[in-house]
Amino acid sequence: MPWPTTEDADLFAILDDELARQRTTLQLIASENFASPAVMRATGSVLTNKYSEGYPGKRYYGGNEVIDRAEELARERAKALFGAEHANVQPHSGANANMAVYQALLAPGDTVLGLRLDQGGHLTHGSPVNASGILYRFVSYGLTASDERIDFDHLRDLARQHRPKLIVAGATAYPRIIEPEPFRAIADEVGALFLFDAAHVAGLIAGGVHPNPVPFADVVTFTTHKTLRGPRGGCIVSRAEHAGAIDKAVFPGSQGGPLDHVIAAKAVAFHEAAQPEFAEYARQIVANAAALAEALAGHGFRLVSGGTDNHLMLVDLRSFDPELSGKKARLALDAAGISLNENTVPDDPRPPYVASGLRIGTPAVTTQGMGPREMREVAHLIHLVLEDRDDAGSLAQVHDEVTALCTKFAPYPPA
Ligand code: DSN
Repeated sequence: MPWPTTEDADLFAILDDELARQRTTLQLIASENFASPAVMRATGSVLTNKYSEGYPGKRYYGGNEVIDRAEELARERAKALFGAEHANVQPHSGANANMAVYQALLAPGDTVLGLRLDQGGHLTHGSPVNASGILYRFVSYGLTASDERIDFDHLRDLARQHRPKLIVAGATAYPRIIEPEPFRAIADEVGALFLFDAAHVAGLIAGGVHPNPVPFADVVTFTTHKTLRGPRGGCIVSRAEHAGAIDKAVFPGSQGGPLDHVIAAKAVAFHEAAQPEFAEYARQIVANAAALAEALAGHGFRLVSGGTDNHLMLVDLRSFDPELSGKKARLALDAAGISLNENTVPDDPRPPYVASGLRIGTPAVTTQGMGPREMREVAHLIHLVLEDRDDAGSLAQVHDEVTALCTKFAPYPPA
């Protein structure tokens, strides 16, 4: 029975529109990137047709001799990239990866330490509305009031008091390097396991501009689509002693059939991230973030922790204009073709949906080839939008400037 020959014009028109949006507007969401044509080719491949529950050499379906090679390649490349003893490349997302690790290492009700959501942590680090916070007893650590960095003294006190089974490091909105050693030392002192959630910084680790937590952590989870620039998905690397429990927790514990096309694309991304050019890319992400942060500070914006040493920064809008919420700012920037997200700042008086800050990241614009000069232009445009946010004419003018800038650095050719 042949496939329909009429093209799905409605849907493919939407894809063309999204390509046009990505080519003509600024992508400053810290967790986004532009995957390579090779990554997208693997994602759109015939591997989407296959069922392969289980693991290479141990499947519940026939016909997996080719799929096994793709998953094995992905596993070996993940291990080599991060220097890990074991890799599970099947998690559909970072959230799935984290939940599988909890399932592997904990029993419901066990105590876990994680970073406060409103100070940079992730939903799966114990939010009460997330399964992590419903199934496990999370206790949150936070940042120091003085320099807005992880408060290791408080973390140690909490660990001594609560004797957690697991300590989770990692963040979605923390502009500084997260050193793994102090977490390991505290975990060892109280007999806890240590999970490092490297979702945001996996590409920086692969590129050598963020410490690798693998030698220190029992388990490291990460996503493959943020700084790592691969397909949308998750991954777990761990010490060999946790391999069996983690594999069981992913399948059959929490997922069914793996997304083999995405696993193949993860293999492509791991290969790309192992190339010398990727280290240069990672260095440039950080240099661009530093340039953007410095330029924004020059325009009078307060940066949480005073700046950045990774791929993102958090702008606290309250000193710029106490009436301007993160939400309002994001909507004005969206209207001018600048895409980013509102974010809480430490001790934010506003709820997360409104927030008092903006999170800004440089992975995508760096892929496009922009450098510090363009970052200064971007800071200028952000400032202009937030000053003139009620002036539709000014926003339209900025939008034109954004389009001109992005067209010069288009990541993909026109549709
Ligand atoms: N959505 C991711 C981020 O933007 O950081 C977290 O899951």
